[in-house]
Amino acid sequence: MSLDENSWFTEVYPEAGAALSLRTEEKLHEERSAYQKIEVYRTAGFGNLLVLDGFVMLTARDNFIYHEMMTHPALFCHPRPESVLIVGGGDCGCLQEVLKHESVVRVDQAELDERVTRVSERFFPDLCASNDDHRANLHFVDGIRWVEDAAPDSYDVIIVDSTDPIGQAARLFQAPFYGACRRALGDTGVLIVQSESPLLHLDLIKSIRWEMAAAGFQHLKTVNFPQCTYPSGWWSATMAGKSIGLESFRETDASTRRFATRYYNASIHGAALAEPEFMRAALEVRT
Ligand code: AG3
Repeated sequence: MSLDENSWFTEVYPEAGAALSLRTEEKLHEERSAYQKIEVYRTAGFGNLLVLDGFVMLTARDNFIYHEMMTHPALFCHPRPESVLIVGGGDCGCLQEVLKHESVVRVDQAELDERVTRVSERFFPDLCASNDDHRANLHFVDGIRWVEDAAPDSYDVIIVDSTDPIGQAARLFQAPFYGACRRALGDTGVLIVQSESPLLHLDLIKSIRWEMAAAGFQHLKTVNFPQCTYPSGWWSATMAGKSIGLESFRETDASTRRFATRYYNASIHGAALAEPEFMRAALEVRT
């Protein structure tokens, strides 16, 4: 079967000599915002698909894995997360997961492109169902500037739900930004950033860790999870702890949580921190 007819959306992964195709039934939306091209398709097998500048951001079918793993591991590492910042995350999938934690009293989200949120409200209403929660504060601003301007010790957890490290987003993967995050976090603060594919982007994960260490973070851990619509189908998030180790977490709280998840649980949390041999060898540096 040919994949190049109009009904297939394809993202090519040049660095891997590979590609992912999803059969589409209809293009639901297309616009050029001030920052990027935003497209939404209805697919045959994965529900609605959000694409930014040609890159798959999420599908209705599998985004729960990414959003749960970008949030709950960091929130259950922190002793009592009350104040959370999300940088990026315009589709509001992370926001919804964070708001499930009863200890959370305030979530700020600093997303550059308001159009991503408005388009998500329309085509991914499930992800945006908690946007009216009184604890949620949506700011359409530059996330780096937001963190730089934040008062010291103002957040317990910072989540960086960014695109790939190209263009504007590249600075989100560098030490000056991580240093600003460190300053904005409390003593037991945890930073978690989406860190691409262990199989395809191991050098990037190494560099993220190096930049985090250079910014003064003592404790680093990479969280592994499947994400079949991202390059290689295997994805990661990297956590950095200011003073607390990240091997242990509030396991009992995770097991007895009163909210529903579809992927995350306490066993998954522990398992996601295990390092395959090639990662262990590559990431064995200073912490
Ligand atoms: N943020 C990470 C997207 C990276 C995908 N890369 C790609 N398709 N080449 C996703 C945002 C979801 N809230």
